[in-house]
Amino acid sequence: MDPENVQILKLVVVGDSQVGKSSLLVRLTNGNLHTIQTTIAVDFKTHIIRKDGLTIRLQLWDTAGQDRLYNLQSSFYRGADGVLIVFDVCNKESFQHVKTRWLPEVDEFNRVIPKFLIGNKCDKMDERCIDSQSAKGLATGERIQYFETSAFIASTVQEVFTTIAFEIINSKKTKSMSSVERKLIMSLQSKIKESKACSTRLQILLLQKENERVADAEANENNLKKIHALDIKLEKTGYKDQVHNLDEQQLKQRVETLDQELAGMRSRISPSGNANPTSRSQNTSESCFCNSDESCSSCCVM
Ligand SMILES: Nc1nc2c(ncn2[C@@H]2O[C@H](COP(=O)(O)OP(=O)(O)O)[C@@H](O)[C@H]2O)c(=O)[nH]1
Ligand SMILES: [Mg+2]
Repeated sequence: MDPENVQILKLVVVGDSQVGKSSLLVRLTNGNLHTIQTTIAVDFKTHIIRKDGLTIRLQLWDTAGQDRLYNLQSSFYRGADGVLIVFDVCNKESFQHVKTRWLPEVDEFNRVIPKFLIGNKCDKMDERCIDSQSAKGLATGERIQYFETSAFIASTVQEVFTTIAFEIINSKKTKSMSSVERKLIMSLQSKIKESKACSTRLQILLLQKENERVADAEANENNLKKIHALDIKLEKTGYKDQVHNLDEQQLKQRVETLDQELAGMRSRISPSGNANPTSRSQNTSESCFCNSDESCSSCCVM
């Protein structure tokens, strides 16, 4: 493993005792769930994720949830890249404590740290008392993301930790940009959306035209299905209203103008995601500017 290409993330896992914190980490690191003992103070594990050409080494700090360890636990927030607050979906109190104890504690020690809410023990459907909606409601109110896991189902655990690791890395990337770079990326995002809206609307117009021209029931039906699918895509761009009244010619012109503007903006952004005002080389690649995967949240908006 080339140490130059390894990103290290320290993740702290907190939550009431018995919600399954240790079980999640043991499951993630492929350990034996039967060997778990009550966590005293702090336990430490590492886990490597390899995805999209990135190697991420997770340093996982498993803290005990007992009150008496409050002071000791708090020191572990320092230097953390993310905090996972775990509750048990079958234990109302552990959910209430997210708001009354864990979120205030995390904020007290590190206000800017990315937080993630995890509802664990989702396999226990009959005993469940906190539904997804309530948990999502809390997470949305706190502007954090919510995930559900079962330490007994390995795939859920792997998936959630991988998603969280990439979320943290992408948010670090965005934060490390200057305000000029951020504005450039935001402007780029909206132009990409508008351009997609124009070309989607154009496709709809062309299909409608074809339907007017060709009197074939089956072909017409197929086109209507395509139009419906395209309309959903158009809605998602957020630019449906703006492009709705443009005719074929206007749409073509708008796409052309936007493409030129985008090419200019792309040439100002280096592959690492940094704005590069001195470079004027043409970068017409359709790949992500911030060098992330295709669906990154920084600049690949659709
Ligand atoms: N059914 C079920 N039980 C779980 C799950 N995760 C943990 N447990 C059980 O919950 C208990 C407490 O787990 P532990 O990992 O020690 O919790 P911690 O105190 O938060 O570290 C143990 O008996 C685990 O077997 C889960 O996802 N589903
Ligand atoms: Mg434990």
